[in-house]
Amino acid sequence: MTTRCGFAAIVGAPNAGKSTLLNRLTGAKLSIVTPKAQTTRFRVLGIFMHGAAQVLLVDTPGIFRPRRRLDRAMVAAAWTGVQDADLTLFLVDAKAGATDGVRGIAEKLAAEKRRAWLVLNKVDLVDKQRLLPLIAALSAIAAFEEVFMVSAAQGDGLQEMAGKLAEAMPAGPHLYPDDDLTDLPDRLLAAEAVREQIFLQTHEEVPYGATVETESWQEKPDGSVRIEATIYVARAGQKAILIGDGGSRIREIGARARAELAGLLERRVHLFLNVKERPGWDDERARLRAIGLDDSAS
Ligand SMILES: Nc1nc2c(ncn2[C@@H]2O[C@H](COP(=O)(O)OP(=O)(O)OP(=O)(O)O)[C@@H](O)[C@H]2O)c(=O)[nH]1
Ligand SMILES: [Mg+2]
Repeated sequence: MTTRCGFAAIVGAPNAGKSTLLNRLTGAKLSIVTPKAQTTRFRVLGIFMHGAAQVLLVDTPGIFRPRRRLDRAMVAAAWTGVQDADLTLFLVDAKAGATDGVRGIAEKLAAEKRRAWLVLNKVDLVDKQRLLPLIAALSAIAAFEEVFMVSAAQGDGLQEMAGKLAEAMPAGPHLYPDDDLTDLPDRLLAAEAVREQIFLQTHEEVPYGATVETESWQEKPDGSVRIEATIYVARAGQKAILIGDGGSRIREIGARARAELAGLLERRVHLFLNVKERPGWDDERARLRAIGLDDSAS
């Protein structure tokens, strides 16, 4: 049997369900998911095997109108994901429909003449009758080789899409060992688990004002791991909210992130969190590089 291997980039507006799709197809919680927009900040590779094909899925930050250096670097990372891929999966939240943002992404895909598939997600939330006009509106902007209607959260339509993806990958050797799930370093996975809890447990500007870096990682003789992470926030008020009354919020963030990480790393985890005020971190190259965002495009 011919082996196949290729990259498929998942792009779309913030909150379309891109990370949910990557996690579902790989069967692992590789990319953090929250109900808030702009959760994903950098490209996340997820590897899945289908027969003799190795599909390298690339989750990307949602595409929106960027303001801060951080935002510009996020959107640039998304488009780089598209340029590096053999195929683009344009994921659209069927409930939100053809918003201006979604149309803008379709226009750019058309202008770049990328091989693209249209994937309408969250079909569990909408009337089937609304899907055909949505497909027509987007197909009038860009040519899509295939169209799928799926629910990344519930799994509907994903088996068929996974099979088609495998067939669409170019013939060639596998680039990663077949049992690898991602190329993300454990230190970054740990920082992301903390950031996910910040997104889930705080509101308004607080999650957007925070970044997380793993400072130290110590393997213990008993098989557990001791992780220290720093949360940088833009303002003193955000630090106070993150810490909470008597430290209650930061304890809860730590407890949930630790449980999540223990599952992911399959061992006991001791997690220590520090919160530091650092105004302007989102404009600091070193902070962006720490989360793997190349700053050349910003
Ligand atoms: N009902 C429903 N909800 C979904 C589906 N897919 C994703 N969601 C929800 O949509 C929200 C956003 O999902 P994410 O996977 O974080 O979206 P994203 O496109 O990665 O978002 P950004 O990283 O911010 O660009 C979460 O609350 C998901 O649980 C779906 O098929 N059906
Ligand atoms: Mg995401």
